Amino acid sequence: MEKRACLSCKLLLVLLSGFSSIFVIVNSQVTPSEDVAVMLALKKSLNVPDSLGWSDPDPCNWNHVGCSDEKRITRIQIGRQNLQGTLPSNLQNLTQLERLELQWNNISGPLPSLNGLSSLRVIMLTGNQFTSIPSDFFSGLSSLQAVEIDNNPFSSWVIPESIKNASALQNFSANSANISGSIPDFFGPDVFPGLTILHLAFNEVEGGLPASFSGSQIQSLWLNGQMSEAKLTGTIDVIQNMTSLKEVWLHSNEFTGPLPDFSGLKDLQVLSIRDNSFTGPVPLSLMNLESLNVLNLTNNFFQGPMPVFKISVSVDMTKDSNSFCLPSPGECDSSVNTLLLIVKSMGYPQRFAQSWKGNDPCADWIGITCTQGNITVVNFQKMGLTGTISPEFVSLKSLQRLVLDGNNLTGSIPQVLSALPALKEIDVSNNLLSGKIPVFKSNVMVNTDGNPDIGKEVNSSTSPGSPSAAPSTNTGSGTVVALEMVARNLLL
Ligand SMILES: *[C@@H]1O[C@H](CO)[C@@H](O)[C@H](O)[C@H]1NC(C)=O
Ligand SMILES: *[C@@H]1O[C@H](CO)[C@@H](O)[C@H](O)[C@H]1NC(C)=O
Ligand SMILES: *[C@@H]1O[C@H](CO)[C@@H](O)[C@H](O)[C@H]1NC(C)=O
Ligand SMILES: *[C@@H]1O[C@H](CO)[C@@H](O)[C@H](O)[C@H]1NC(C)=O
Ligand SMILES: *[C@@H]1O[C@H](CO)[C@@H](O)[C@H](O)[C@H]1NC(C)=O
Ligand SMILES: *[C@@H]1O[C@H](CO)[C@@H](O)[C@H](O)[C@H]1NC(C)=O
Ligand SMILES: *[C@@H]1O[C@H](CO)[C@@H](O)[C@H](O)[C@H]1NC(C)=O
Ligand SMILES: *[C@@H]1O[C@H](CO)[C@@H](O)[C@H](O)[C@H]1NC(C)=O
Ligand SMILES: *[C@@H]1O[C@H](CO)[C@@H](O)[C@H](O)[C@H]1NC(C)=O
Ligand SMILES: CC(=O)N[C@H]1CO[C@H](CO)[C@@H](O)[C@@H]1O
Repeated sequence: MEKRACLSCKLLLVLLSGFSSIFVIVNSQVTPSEDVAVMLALKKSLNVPDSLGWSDPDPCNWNHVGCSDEKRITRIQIGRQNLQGTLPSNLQNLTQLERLELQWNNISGPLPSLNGLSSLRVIMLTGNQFTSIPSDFFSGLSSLQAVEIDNNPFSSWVIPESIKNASALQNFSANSANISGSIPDFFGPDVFPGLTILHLAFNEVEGGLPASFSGSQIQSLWLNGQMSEAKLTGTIDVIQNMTSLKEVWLHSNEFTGPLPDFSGLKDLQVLSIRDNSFTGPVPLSLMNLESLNVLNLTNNFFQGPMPVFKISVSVDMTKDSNSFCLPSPGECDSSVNTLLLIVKSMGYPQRFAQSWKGNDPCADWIGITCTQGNITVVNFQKMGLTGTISPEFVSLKSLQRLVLDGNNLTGSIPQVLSALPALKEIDVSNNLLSGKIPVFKSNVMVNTDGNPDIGKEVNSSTSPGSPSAAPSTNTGSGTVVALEMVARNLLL
């Protein structure tokens, strides 16, 4: 080993026996040997061509590389440089690294751990051929603000808990990144108060929207096109509490239930929810949204009147791709409105929304039987229904048989049903009903068997098996729509 000093040189490298042995004489002006070693390993494993300007002995003089005053490597910015090869495993030794930008190259192999790079603020790896992401990839990245790792053929992975270390995270974009599992229940204001972009489209994510989204600052949410069998499911009620949203892409999933109240989403410009299984009427709160520009509703089971939007809104709503009562805007028949109010209290089950098309409930609607144009039988036996029995049944003046047995209905039997003039039979057996049984006329056959709490007063909040789709969870917009529909009926 030979050591020499050179007063005129700011930096002196002595290379012995090729790449593997590098010795650097360190003074305050010299790039530390650890950083040099990593950069040389990077240059080698990426087969960096001479044209990139990485030939100076000091990597701080390389193009697209930045250093601090202390000559520590802080920036590697080699996006779109046509690079191939792999990354060295010692990247995590660049302990002052702030930006790692490798996007749109053809770099392959596993991503190395970046565990502990506490200065790292930006990771841009989009558009490469990386094959795996280590589970401790995000551990200790306490300064991390932006992650862009879209379009990489990773082997299947789940978003690790360790990303919670990155509490300053603003952007997390991982479209087409082979993520599986559910959306973790921590992308909310408690863990990531500054998160504004969450893009997880075209992955294998399944399950529901996490409750922790409530109150988040997320402005751009892309969850469209999950490729798993199950896709994303459940209602999107939590969206009503994400009042910073500007752009929401949820299309091509299996979301269900009615839309929530949009009145708090004052900045919402784009809402793409086509190709799902949403039911119920399109809420007025959405039609009235001033900020809205683009709306995609095609291929759902939306019910009620066809919605009308301002001309400034580009609407994608292919004809006959929903379950609106009419092929153009206009009031539904009052019997249709009554039935919609009835199923509203059951969370607008998909089975009805799929079957109930057009403006005439007597035209072979599932569960409905008519006699000469009047609804005489409602038979919702064993349909897996949750929610409550609507007092709106009382509007079906010709109703003779009301059969609701074998479901999971909660709440009480509305007293007003005893006033149904033509009623001959009511069967609500085998549900979860409670409360007083109304006093029906003596000629009405009443079956309430198999409701453990019938006759007792039970607080709804403590009732067992209280369903997630119960009306209490969507009173917001639903109530407004219901009132609006009633008002429209009165005006007709
Ligand atoms: C990385 O740094 C550690 C000490 O911080 C050192 O032990 C190790 O040899 C370095 N690894 C490489 C590959 O340079
Ligand atoms: C990327 O690398 C693969 C082989 O690893 C090669 O087939 C492909 O042409 C490369 N693409 C580009 C854009 O360089
Ligand atoms: C986050 O993404 C936005 C929009 O692409 C961009 O303007 C912003 O600079 C990104 N933030 C960081 C920290 O990179
Ligand atoms: C996702 O990962 C699994 C295994 O880890 C693999 O079989 C599959 O091909 C990957 N999918 C994509 C789209 O890369
Ligand atoms: C919306 O926020 C309110 C107030 O924090 C909360 O009570 C409610 O459960 C939230 N609703 C949803 C669907 O997240
Ligand atoms: C959504 O609708 C807009 C306006 O019609 C259209 O330009 C856009 O391509 C649609 N997006 C999808 C995903 O269908
Ligand atoms: C159908 O209902 C209307 C209004 O309640 C009533 O006038 C009519 O008689 C009913 N028709 C039959 C066949 O019951
Ligand atoms: C009622 O709910 C329970 C628990 O969710 C479920 O196991 C059962 O199948 C449901 N019964 C009916 C009739 O839907
Ligand atoms: C039921 O609700 C009433 C008021 O609505 C309350 O006073 C009572 O304590 C509740 N009972 C239980 C068991 O929660
Ligand atoms: C430095 C730091 O906060 N580390 C934490 C990162 O996340 C993992 C897993 O959640 C924790 O175990 C570490 O303590």
